[in-house]
Amino acid sequence: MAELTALAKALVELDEEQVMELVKQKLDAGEPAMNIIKECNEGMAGIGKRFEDGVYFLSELIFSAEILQNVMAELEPHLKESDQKAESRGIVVLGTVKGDIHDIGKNIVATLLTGAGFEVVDLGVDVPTEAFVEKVKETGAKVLGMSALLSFTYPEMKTVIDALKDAGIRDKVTVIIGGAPCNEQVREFVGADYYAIDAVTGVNISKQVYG
Ligand code: B1M
Repeated sequence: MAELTALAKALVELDEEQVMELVKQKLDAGEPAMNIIKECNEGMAGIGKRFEDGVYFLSELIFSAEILQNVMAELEPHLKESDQKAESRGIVVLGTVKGDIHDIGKNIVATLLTGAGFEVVDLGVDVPTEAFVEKVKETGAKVLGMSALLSFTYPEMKTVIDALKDAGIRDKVTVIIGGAPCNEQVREFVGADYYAIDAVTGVNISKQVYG
């Protein structure tokens, strides 16, 4: 694994002051906000590893989320600016699946989609199957994005996709899944159309769907 950048390292160490200072320095130096997010993702993965190893506990996870939310507040205006010219492209229904309350990644996806001109219907976290299906039906959205960060919530995504089939609308909507531990195998298991490794990929797939 490549060595962590100073920013990712500061995040792993939960050094909030240093994280915010580095983020400001990078923005001042003209670094694109998405690059900063990438570095932060590496830091969050490092925090996850420490949690798995029993070095960090839930309190550290919570604190890391708070730091990242502060970083996002700093980055958000820059993310929106980057694609302001885009006109309205279509509707994307988005949410974190039932049983899962992780929302930092989903919120980044929502910000980028909005910045790219999509109308985002964000259902929030812990979203029940019926809510996804109803919203897709009601809005006629051609894209549904589901976020899942816990392995035990993968079957929830499959349940939603089966429910779309039962409602007769599976072929009308492109389903994208995302969230740190997801991958192509998970996509295949749940029957989604795409796995988006990051928010930019999610936006690009949505652009592709809407032409
Ligand atoms: Co949680 N947690 N957590 N946690 N947490 C993980 C996910 C974990 C991998 C840590 C670990 O052990 N290594 C692990 C899951 C293991 C597994 O199942 N494989 C874990 C666990 C176990 C838990 C709890 C069960 C802990 C406990 O209670 N014992 C608990 C579960 C709560 C629940 O949901 N029911 C829990 C709780 C929490 C907090 C609440 C403390 C907090 C979340 C706060 C919040 O979101 N508001 C938290 C955090 C912060 C993490 C880690 C450290 C960081 C997650 C994060 O925000 N990443 C995480 C470790 C890790 O990620 N490796 C971990 C940054 C974010 C920008 O990335 O969400 O992947 P991500 O989003 C990316 C892409 O994936 C993609 O774009 C985003 C931007 O590029 N993407 C999409 C995401 N969704 C998309 C949708 C799309 C397209 C792209 O649709 C179009």
